[in-house]
Amino acid sequence: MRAHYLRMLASTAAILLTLPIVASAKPPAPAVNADRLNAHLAALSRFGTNPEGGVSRVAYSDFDVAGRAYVTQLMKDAGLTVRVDAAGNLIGRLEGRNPKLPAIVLGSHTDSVPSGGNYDGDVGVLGAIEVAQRLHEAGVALRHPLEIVNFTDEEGSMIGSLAIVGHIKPGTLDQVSHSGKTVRDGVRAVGGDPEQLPTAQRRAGELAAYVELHIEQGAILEESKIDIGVVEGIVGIRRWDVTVHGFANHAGTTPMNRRHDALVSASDFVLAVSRVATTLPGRQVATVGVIKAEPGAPNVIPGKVTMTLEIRDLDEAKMQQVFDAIRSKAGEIATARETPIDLVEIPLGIEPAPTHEAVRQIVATAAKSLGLSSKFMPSGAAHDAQHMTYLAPTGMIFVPSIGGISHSPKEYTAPEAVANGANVLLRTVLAIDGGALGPADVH
Ligand code: HGY
Ligand code: MN
Ligand code: MN
Repeated sequence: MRAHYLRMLASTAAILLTLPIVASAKPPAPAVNADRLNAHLAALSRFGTNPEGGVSRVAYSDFDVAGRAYVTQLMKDAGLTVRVDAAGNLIGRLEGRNPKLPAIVLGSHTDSVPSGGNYDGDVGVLGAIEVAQRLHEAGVALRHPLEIVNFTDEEGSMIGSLAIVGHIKPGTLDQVSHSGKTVRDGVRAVGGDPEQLPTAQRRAGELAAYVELHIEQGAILEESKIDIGVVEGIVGIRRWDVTVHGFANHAGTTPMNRRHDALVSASDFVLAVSRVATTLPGRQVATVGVIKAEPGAPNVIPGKVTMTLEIRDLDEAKMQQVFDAIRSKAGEIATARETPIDLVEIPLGIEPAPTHEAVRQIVATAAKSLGLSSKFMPSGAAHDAQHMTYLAPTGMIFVPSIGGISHSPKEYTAPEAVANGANVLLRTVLAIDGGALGPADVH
């Protein structure tokens, strides 16, 4: 009896000791449902599966339209109200408790490059939907509205995010997309209205923040065994159409010393591009990604070659320096082989963009709170986030890409890594909603 009484006393004391701690501790933040998120990724990958196991779901294709319909349903299931803006952006919105507050916006894209993989863009859109779904299920009502944007044509014109920030370049609607449709017809195909593009533009005060979860697409995280990349800045991109003018002639009767072979000059140019980008100090990259020789017959010396040149860096001045050096080499090649080379810039409007210092810190803190390692790093890929930096404090969360492979059917990110990224996104949203960017009511 006495022993029983002592045991009761002891357990009551234990309860009293624990209670104040339990009562003062914050409820744990909800975690994403990793299985559901990865199942959604697998399901989305069935829209446009290519023979190599990746996806070919280029913007405006039938697969793109079908994939977006699937995403629309997921958004609705997560309690979001869905609309398509004039640029074709698919936008899900959940109202917040305070209607006066600007929206916390999450997003990415579900279009792919031709012969792409199952993770680029998809992880960000589906991760954001999973965040909304978990908040909904956990009964967490944010103070801010939450918006999820599936941007239009990220892998091509980037018209979705450019329209949202009002930076559409003349001629964008006439560009021919990977689908073969013009961007104008493509935007119509996904439910937008190219004649009303300005209505897609958002004002700075409408957004509290923009955060994008994405696969790294490089090998830095995997090689350094780090869970989360906190993106410091996103590269700018400049592109040129390059034309080499040679002279088409008989491949049997024209001796080697009488040729103006456009393809030989183009080959010199390709090597020069690689050498310039490699020789200058820094992380700049330069690529010739497309090359076409005309007339294109085994028995005709190529009379004309068209190519693309792309240069990327985090620094605008460095991109210009790389271009100036390439242009000078092009001049030397043109003179040496008597094959003029034209370089005509394609206006893209994809400028280098630093992310927001405070958002970086929030992402790093969120990773740490989950016991995940993180690292500040640049993004060598372009993202809609870089346009969103014009509108709102912007951040990006990277998760490792196995082998650093992307824009390939072999692109892969482990299911746990996908879940890690989504959990960091969830905690980032909660922190921003709680005022981590400053008092929420004065955003
Ligand atoms: O090309 C890019 O960097 C991006 O993946 N669209
Ligand atoms: Mn991509
Ligand atoms: Mn992407």
